[in-house]
Amino acid sequence: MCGIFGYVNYLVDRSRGEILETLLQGLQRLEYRGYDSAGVAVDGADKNDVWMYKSVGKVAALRELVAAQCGDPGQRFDCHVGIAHTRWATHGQPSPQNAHPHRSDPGNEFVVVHNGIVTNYRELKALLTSKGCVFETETDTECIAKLCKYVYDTNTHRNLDFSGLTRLVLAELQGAYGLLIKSVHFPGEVMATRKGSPLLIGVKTDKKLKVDFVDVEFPEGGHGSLTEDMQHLSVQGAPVGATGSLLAAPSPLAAFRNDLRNELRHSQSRAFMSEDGVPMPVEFFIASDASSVVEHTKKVLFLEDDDIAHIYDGELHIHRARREAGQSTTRSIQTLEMELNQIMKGNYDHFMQKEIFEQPESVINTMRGRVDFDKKTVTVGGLSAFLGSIRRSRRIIMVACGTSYHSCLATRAIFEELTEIPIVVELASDFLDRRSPVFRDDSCVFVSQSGETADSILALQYCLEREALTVGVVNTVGSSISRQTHCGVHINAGPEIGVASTKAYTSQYIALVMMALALSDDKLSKTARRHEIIDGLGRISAQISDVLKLDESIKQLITTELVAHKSLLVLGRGYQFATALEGALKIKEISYMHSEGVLAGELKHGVLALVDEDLPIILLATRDSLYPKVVSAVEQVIARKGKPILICNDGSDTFVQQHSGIALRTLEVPATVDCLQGLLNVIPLQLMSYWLALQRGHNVDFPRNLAKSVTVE
Ligand code: G6Q
Ligand code: GLU
Repeated sequence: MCGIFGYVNYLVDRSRGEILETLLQGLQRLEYRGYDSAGVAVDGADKNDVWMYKSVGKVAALRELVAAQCGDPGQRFDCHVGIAHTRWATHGQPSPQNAHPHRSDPGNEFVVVHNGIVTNYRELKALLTSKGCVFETETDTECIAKLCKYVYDTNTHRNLDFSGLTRLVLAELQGAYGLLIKSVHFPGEVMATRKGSPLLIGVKTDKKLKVDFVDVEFPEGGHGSLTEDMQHLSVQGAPVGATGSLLAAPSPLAAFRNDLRNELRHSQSRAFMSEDGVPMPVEFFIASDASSVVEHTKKVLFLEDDDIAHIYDGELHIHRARREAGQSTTRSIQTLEMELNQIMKGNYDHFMQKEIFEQPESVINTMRGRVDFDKKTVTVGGLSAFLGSIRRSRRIIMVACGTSYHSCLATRAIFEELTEIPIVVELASDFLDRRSPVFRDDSCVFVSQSGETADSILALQYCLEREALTVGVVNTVGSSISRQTHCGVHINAGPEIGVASTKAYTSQYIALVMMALALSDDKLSKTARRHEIIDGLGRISAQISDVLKLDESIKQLITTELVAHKSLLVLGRGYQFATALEGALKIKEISYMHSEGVLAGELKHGVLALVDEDLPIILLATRDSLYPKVVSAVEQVIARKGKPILICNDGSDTFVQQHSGIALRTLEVPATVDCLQGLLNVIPLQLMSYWLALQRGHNVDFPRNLAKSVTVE
């Protein structure tokens, strides 16, 4: 998911060209994370000037831009801070303007690069605009840069140092961030902080560090604010100058404490204290992950959420807003053992495996800032203005391909139940072949991970020509479907590299459930059901983590039961029919084993002829209103000597016990709300497809004949 890279050289002589090359190479090492644009910021002709270079597309395009426009590459610096970014857009299309770094003002007083989402950016933007700030981009990130300058300008009497200013800024941000801040007011210094998005700092120095850790520094008294009298800038707009706001006159105590802090600032960092008191040459590499650091140094320090790292004068300081019981008061400087290619996939062997295991985190990112689990409300900003129109639709037509189509099938029933609007689910190519009738009182929902699938785009244009309302449910911001639909939801799953879609499926599924919840929040009769689903969504991340613990047993099951077979069936009904289709697609597309998803109720209409003691059958048998009918399907299979593998709920052993004579294999998953159960049941099928492909010797991430985005009909 996008990337951050910062480079600080202190008493190490480097030319601007060398610095830019280090920054660009750092971004290139992060390319595998997926992105749509990139940018860098370095010192200009002097310390009071910052030069920024930003472009859409690959780092190679940025490199060309820098080569063409960079001022004097030969100018030398013995102390310099450069910051760089690859963007995966969440707010504002990919464009040079929206690419990072973002600036506070035309003078580039503060420039920032940011990974993540500022969920209260609208409120901050409104407040800062009311204070005279002029915004230049569509992004949420820009409000961070503007806020830095606002805090700086309204606190000049406080003599804030960079970390003090940063803490005041962070107190106003909500959401997730990995963040670097550079400022002409603090030349040679950089702030690095994180909340929910990774950041690490590599240290390179010829001399041995005094100690292999950095002390964490807390404000005096250990409380949250810099001083007692300073409170958060209220985004509801505390009256300017009100006592307690950022604009209030400081108490003498506050001013004294800040002066003391500045004196202390050179004494805490034991790690970088040189023997003879003479500062030592050092380079720092700040990055989203170690892939861009390991070629420079293996000495790295991993920041923790809410750490505020301040690098200046060859020292690394780590601050926290408050001391909390049980929290470590040091951050160790570790030695990386991993090599580059390992790091890009984390601890995983393939991107698909990494993306399967990212799902506890990606489902949270999909719901972040949209589901309020306490108030039990769902607010999907990109749909708000159109909810009324969609509610008045004669029908809702969902159009998609492949896995995205399955996410539509998985949520059709809950859409119908909550909205009481007829729902039609279409495969884009067939929908177009039939030239299916579409009318202006239809709402058409286009679900697509890439947002560039040709069949879906053509179907979208077909619906636009017939003046239907169109909605996009897309992972890639700025993609064709994202731009051409009237409104929509970005699923915020982060880039999906593996061709076989996994985390995008579960995020699409959740995004569609959120859409159904938002559409039905005007129906009192649905309140209890909505609350049940919202509570279920609140538990889903932890439950997915539980299901992922089946990985090892599934790996064994594949070896002993499935890998040698030529074909298998996946049976499910109701909410689980979509799961059966999705599981079968995963298996066929990466293991090349024929697999078929079958509606369990269809068994006796022909499929049963295939059943014998040799045909592997996976049966989705989790408890819901249709469980008795699913049990009947299991009985039909067993009666023909079939030996189904059941994906069932914890404690479903009553059924197994009734058939203790049969070698039934079970994969037990937690129970959740019926319309969400498919989010858990699909995980074992994803893992099965992964291990089947691996054990059959195929390329898991890039299966034959397939592309990640099918941009041709
Ligand atoms: C599934 C594949 C493929 C994909 C479709 C639709 O694992 O990735 O079936 O889902 O090609 O792609 P989009 O979601 O990008 O439209
Ligand atoms: N939300 C920011 C943007 O859309 C940062 C996205 C990212 O993580 O790259 O620009």
